[in-house]
Amino acid sequence: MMSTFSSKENFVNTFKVAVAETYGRDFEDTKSVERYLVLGHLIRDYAGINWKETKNAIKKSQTKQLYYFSMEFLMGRLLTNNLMNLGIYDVVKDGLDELGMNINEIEEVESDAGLGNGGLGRLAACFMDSLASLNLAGNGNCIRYRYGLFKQKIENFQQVELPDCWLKYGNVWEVWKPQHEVKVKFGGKVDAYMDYNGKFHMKYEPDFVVRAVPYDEPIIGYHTKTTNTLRLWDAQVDENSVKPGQLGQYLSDVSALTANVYPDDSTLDGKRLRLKQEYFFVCAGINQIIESHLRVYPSLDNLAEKVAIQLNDTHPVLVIPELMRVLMDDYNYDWDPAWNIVTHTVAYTNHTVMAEALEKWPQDMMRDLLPRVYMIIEEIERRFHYEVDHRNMGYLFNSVSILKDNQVHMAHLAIVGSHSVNGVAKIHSEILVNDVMSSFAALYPDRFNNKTNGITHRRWLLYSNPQLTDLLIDTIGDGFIKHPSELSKLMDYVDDPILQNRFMEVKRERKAILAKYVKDTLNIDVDVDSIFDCQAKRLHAYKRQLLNVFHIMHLYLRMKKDPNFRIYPRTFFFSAKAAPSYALAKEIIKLINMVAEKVNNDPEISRYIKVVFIPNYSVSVAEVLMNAADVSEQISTAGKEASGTGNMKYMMNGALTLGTLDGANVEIVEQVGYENAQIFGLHVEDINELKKENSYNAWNLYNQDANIREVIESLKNNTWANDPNAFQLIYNDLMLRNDEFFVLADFEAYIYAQSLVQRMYEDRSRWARMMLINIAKSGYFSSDRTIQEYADQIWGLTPIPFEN
Ligand code: GPQ
Repeated sequence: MMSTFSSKENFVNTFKVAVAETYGRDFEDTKSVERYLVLGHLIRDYAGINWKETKNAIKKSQTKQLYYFSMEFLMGRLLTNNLMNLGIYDVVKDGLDELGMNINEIEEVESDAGLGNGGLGRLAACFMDSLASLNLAGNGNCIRYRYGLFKQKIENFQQVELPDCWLKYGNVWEVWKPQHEVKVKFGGKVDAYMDYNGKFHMKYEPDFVVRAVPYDEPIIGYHTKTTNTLRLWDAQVDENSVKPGQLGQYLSDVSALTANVYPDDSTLDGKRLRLKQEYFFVCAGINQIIESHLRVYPSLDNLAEKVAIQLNDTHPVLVIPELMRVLMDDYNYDWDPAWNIVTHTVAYTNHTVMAEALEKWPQDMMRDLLPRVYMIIEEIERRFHYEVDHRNMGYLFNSVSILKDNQVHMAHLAIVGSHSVNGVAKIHSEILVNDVMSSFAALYPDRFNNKTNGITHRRWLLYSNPQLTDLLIDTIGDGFIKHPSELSKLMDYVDDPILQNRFMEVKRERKAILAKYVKDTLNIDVDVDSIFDCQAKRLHAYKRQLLNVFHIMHLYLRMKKDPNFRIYPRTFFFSAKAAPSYALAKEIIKLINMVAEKVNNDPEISRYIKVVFIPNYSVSVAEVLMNAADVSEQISTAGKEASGTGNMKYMMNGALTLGTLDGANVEIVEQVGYENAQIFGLHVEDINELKKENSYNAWNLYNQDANIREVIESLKNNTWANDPNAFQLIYNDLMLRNDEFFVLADFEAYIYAQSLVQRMYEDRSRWARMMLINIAKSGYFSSDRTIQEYADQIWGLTPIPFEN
């Protein structure tokens, strides 16, 4: 087919003309931004051909489709990803070269689509890439937030939040679809009345109505026709729904609905707006599913055969009562058949065991905001209790009720209304079954399963680390690109000294790229030959960035005291955003930055230790950070990190996992063996034991262990700040609130593990071998494997059959 991208010449000509036509100016007189925008549109339009074919093929073959409901999609930049998946990267790169432009300069124009908080949102993005690349019909459903999470700046050592204006230049990938708008209704009251035949009907008079208008983005699979859709809903004014005299209020309510990603994945604040957001995209998404189903099939009876809905954590759980509402109120289904459809369609993924992150809504708030939905939840609860009672398991009521203590327990609603409940790593799924959700597991043992997370090796290896990719292709061929499990072929070469050396060179190149980024953005010099030790993830007490920085403080204090104690040079990288209202997390950021200031400016010490806090952690930062790491810090309190996915990205790029037996770390060690990772610290069982016996006492450790005492004292004696209260929250959390996350309990084990890491690093050949083994065993963590498991075991999806 002749197209814009069929040859370099074609591309150059079409591109120049398109730029000139769009801006009414000679190509030479246009700016990078303008060229980026035109290029983006050309690519999107080109993808439109396959997009159309995908939709047609699905319709024609009546292939089952997945809808992934997620409040978050952390897509990052898409230009390189799309060019590479379409197989036209080289044409465009060479064409731009000919026009005297570097493709990198154009790539830099794109903002990260940061529509999420952290791992959960990035997982959704990886899943979209794998679905399309495996030719599975998978749609994403989310909100078109006008602002991403927030842009983080460090001022005076502390986090400052600025708006993340990711739409500054618009969004070249999206297509506005005003014809698919949906009205979403809130508040007001519901009346039930009986018709002549004795059937109940609902009359609903809402007091707030908005129009949900979709923007669709093509999700382009790797070297395949399949082009799926990520649908982002925008909220717009409904002209006929303004009450007299309330225009101003109405406009600002509509605007608030899609203004911002909820910047908190750990606690529940500012609840009402968040609940509105949840219902908004659920209601819009469900409506769209129903409409497109009825365009192909005569009724909704076969919905569960043709549609699977996955709930990404509890945020979209209102799908369950909303789908019930539509089936009953709009399509006249009775309860039982409607319930049958819903429960066979919907499946739920749990992403945390942290009690404060398990969503609960005040019943009043829910009843007020969503009166009809709330009625349905009450009925779900009533029938659920009846069932439990009937099975003589009423003793479980207290732990399984959806409505209790004046709250709606969303995880409980999710489990009751789904046919599948999964955790995201083996150990996490076990904790759900044996502990957090054990009563439900007793009721519905077959409902629970595990789907260990994964990451797309396309973005996290092929595109962000072309140097390593080339080396791998050179060594084992390119089969691993389509079949990541073939990375294991590398095992045949891990002892080859030539490969080891070449690999170490590649790693050094990536370290130099990160070092340059740090120099350019922060003006810090780092030694490329030092050990690059990285911890990048949301800042949360359970993730224990504190343990990491305590180790650095300890090294510093010890080196100052003892001139004979010196370490192998190491650069500690941190990158992390804290929820704006999470004071302890923000204080930990301050501590890291103040320790960095002290250490980096001490001429005696800075030859051995550098500390770098990279601001504004994002997908784009991760793309330069992860593949430059020697050591991957995965040091959460055992039992708390559901999976982690950063751990997989580091591993795939060769880093050694320094971690606790938590989340997917457990499976990483299972793959590489204990000798090719550095595991330390308390196990889940140890921690449960300490809790059960109430025997943990931070003061005992403080009194017994001089290293711990010194570090804790340094928080208050002006070693790092000229203010004894600067780190009061940290001090109080550890010493007055007894160190909830066992930082001090794991301190000595961590220090020792770090010394072992250094010893391993000093043996260059052993280190290279270890890194190669990590890469070789990382194929399991491709999200292609994860998605195939979901498709086979939960969704029942088969590939889209294209006719040619
Ligand atoms: N996770 Cl519940 C989030 O990023 N946000 C959330 O709101 C919840 C979980 C993470 C979780 O902490 C990680 O351990 C997982 O790897 C990740 O979800 C994806 O499953």
